[in-house]
Amino acid sequence: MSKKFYVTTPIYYASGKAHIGHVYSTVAADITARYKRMLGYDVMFTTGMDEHGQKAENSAKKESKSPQNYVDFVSEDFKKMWTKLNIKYDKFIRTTDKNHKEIVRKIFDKLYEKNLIYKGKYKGWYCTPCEAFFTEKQIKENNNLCPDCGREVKWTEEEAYFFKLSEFGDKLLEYYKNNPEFLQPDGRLSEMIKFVESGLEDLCVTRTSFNWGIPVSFDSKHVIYVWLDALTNYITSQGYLSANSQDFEKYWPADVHFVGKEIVRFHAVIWPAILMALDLPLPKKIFGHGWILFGDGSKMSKSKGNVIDPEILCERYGVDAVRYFLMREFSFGEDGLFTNEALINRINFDLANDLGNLVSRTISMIDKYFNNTLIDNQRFVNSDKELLDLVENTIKNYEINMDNFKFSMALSDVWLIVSKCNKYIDLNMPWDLYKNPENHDRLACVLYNLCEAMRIVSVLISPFMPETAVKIQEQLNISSEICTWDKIKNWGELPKNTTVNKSVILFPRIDVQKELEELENIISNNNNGNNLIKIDEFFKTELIVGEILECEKVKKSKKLLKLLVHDGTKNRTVVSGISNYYTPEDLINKKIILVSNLEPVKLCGIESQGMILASQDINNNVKVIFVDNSVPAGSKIS
Ligand code: ME8
Repeated sequence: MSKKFYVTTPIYYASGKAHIGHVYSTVAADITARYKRMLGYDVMFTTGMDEHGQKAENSAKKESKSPQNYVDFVSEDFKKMWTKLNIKYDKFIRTTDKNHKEIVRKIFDKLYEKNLIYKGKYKGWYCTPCEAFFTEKQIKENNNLCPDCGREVKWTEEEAYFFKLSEFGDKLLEYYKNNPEFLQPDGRLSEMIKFVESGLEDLCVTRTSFNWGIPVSFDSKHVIYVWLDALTNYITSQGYLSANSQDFEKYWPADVHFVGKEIVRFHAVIWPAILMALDLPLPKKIFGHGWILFGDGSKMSKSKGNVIDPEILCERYGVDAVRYFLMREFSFGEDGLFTNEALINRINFDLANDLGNLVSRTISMIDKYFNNTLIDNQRFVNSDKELLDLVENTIKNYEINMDNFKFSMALSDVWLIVSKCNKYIDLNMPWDLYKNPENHDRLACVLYNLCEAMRIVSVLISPFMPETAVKIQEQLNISSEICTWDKIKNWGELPKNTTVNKSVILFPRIDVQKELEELENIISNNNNGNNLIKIDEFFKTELIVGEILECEKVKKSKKLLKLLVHDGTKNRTVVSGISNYYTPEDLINKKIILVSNLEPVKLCGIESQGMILASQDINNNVKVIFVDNSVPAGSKIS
């Protein structure tokens, strides 16, 4: 039976688009999953969306969508991004999944029955516009005002349920002591020990101030607060407490949870305590990775407008280049600075010059000197042994680094092979060997060794750059059977008679200056005009002049007027929210601008067949845009 490996990413808040920070965790998890699959493990890799809570509710409001509609939309967007980035997850969990909601309620009930959840009072400084609680310390640091919006806050007490986190301090400390590898990278565990030693407070696990969440089964005015809902995804996705629990039995405990450093505390303190409370084994490892920072040293954020959409990066340079850059440039446990220049330089130096060049020159030489087909005689000389030893050692180090999530080191080791091969070419000078037919056997041997090294490199890079690995194997024209983890341990698996395919450019070189300027333009266009539309999008809207024939107030509404508008060919009913600004008499016989191809909607039971245009100033005064009476109804506006 094969060994199992369960790896997770955090589940991402459903508010906004996936950015490069989200891509970072997910690519790392995908690479780990692919690596473990390559080693023969039965892998479970999960990712997903954290869809409840105030953040999602507020974002939905801003876009005039229902929370469910909104999170459906955001989740689809994330999924598209993962497809684009070649992320091969096994399960995509959403906290609005029926199954997840049911199990979270069961978990809540179970903890309540065990007396580990109790009803109490949540106290704090509340900001009404932000709908958020703040601690005494947070308020004090901000002149007794809301730290988010700067407005006044009120002392508020709210009934809430609490999880008895305070009871788990000693058990957690004991666990950390016996499992020093539990939290990685080194250093994070000592922070956590300090935090737990300073004393744990019980954790508020419900709210009544918003509705978008899972209601407590026996007290439905409370919704379960985000962390209990979110953390449990790692077991609900596997069918814990459900009829279908085979995956849970097979894969739990998780082998590693990848999380950003700011949520380590939730994963290394609260999550183990919840699992202890449920009498479940703890995950084997939590890995807290660093942040990708932007130029000014801030955590990358969409709102700062400093982020190039990862999708655009993939379109410009290819998915593999982006995956490679993220894993090679930054040391996974530490923060790293993202710059467009660093990205382009990595592509130019590591991918176009070193790897791409090695592949294309080797294949071209086989084409030129042997008409595409190698017949090898295997006469090794010293420089070959050096190459072989390096390859052997690199495979060993690669495994150690990958098992410890030292992705950047694993890649830099693989690149030792790549640069050794490039030097090997310079040292052996195939062009000189070719001049003398007596050296043709040696020439074939040199080229064979290069192909062998590339076969091995292609396998080692395959978790990081799956498409590039296949492209190299296609150029070498080798079967996938010899491109496996076991087969790279044997030098010489490549058949002695090898016919290669035509060489193709793996990574085109980028003109740094020109590209940097283009990226800057993209960023400033994004900042200045996130809402820009193309001219053909504008032309989809049909605007015509209409004449208001009749107008009356809608009885059930304070805001709405019902208009009968002549559009040049027929009369149509339009409902408009301008009753606070106009009486029916102000409007009758006036000419207005009508959006004539709007899908009809029902407002207060009346079908509105279009919309009239009005302006709104900063004080919210509304003015209908009237058109000169001489313009006939039905005239097009363009
Ligand atoms: O925290 N660099 O969701 P989230 C690196 N829903 N990683 C970054 C980053 C950056 N610039 N920006 C964000 C949540 N991340 C919760 C998790 S898990 C049970 C619940 C990482 O969408 C961040 O560190 O705010 C975190 O690990 C992940 O993106 C999700 O962040």
